[in-house]
Amino acid sequence: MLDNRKVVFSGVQPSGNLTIGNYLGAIKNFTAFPEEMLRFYCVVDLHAITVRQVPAELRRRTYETLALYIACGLDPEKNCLFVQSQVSGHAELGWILDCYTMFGELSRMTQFKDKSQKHADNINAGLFTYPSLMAADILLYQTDIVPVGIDQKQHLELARNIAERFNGVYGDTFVVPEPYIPETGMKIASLQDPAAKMSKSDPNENAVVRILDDPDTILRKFKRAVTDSGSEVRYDPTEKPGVSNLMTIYSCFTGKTFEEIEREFDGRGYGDFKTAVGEACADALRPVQDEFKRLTADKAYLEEVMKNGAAAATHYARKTLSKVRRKIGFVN
Ligand code: ATP
Ligand code: LTN
Repeated sequence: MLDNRKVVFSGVQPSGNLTIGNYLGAIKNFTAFPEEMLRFYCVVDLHAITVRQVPAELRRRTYETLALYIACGLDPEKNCLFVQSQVSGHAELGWILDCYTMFGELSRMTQFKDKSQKHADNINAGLFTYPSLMAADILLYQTDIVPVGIDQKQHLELARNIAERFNGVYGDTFVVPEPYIPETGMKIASLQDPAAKMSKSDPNENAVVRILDDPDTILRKFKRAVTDSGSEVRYDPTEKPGVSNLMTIYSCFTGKTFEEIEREFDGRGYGDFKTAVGEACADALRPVQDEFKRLTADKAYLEEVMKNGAAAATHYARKTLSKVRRKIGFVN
């Protein structure tokens, strides 16, 4: 808690064009927290460089990710929106927490194992210690709640363990955070492989629907989505993972329950259903896309938001850091 207010913190990497997985699993839920809470939403560029990035693209995506936060409904006057590398406390606490995170713990992280396979030519130390920097992001603001997709649950558990370990050694220092994982939308699957997560860095463009895809592209991608044998629209993640994933997406965009969707498409087959999912998705994203276009045309405004966000975040980060420094025994 900071200022007697409950704290929400989350982050998205500017490592690619965001997908509807990022939207439904994370960003859309960022807007669900009440105004009484202190809400920090960060563009985590320090995390993005654990994988090689093209500098000009990283810079552009940093602006774009911030613009998407705002376009998705996060008002910068009411939420602290900022860029991670502009608040030096993240790197500073990141290093400190590295010294309270065990090699064995980091070795067990499934994201590290996945990314090491995908980037076998660049298994750098940052990729390995990624979760302790993420813990620093969260603990720096005495965060109570962290909205994320299910793939981040393991990292969150590690952040909790690091907080408890530190508190155990030095006495109460950090709030131990809780994850907030949405029931529907916590894992949107790839449209080409329902067993895999939809990921913004997937090289197969047909596997991902991007928040900024135009309506024709969205419709085409959904039409090409792999479905399952049979022709019945029924929610059954084991027997019908492809259809169930599309039902999840449709449910998130329309608010309809799985039973309602089953009834709506009773006897109508996959073709009609896929078109309906594509249309619902394109319709829901249209206002976000319009707002995004308006915002990215105004770079000065985005820079103003970044500057104010970084200043506000720094204010709170300093409080935690000075407490941490004192506890550890650093000279002030
Ligand atoms: P990358 O492919 O670069 O690893 P990513 O698409 O996994 O990126 P992140 O920036 O790592 O995206 O994730 C941002 C947020 O979006 C996290 O809270 C994560 O849990 C959530 N998220 C990412 N992909 C999905 C998905 N397919 N379904 C639900 N939530 C997701
Ligand atoms: N690791 C997260 C991004 C992230 C994050 C955070 C999420 C970095 N720091 C702090 C929540 C809280 C991911 O989605 N890959």
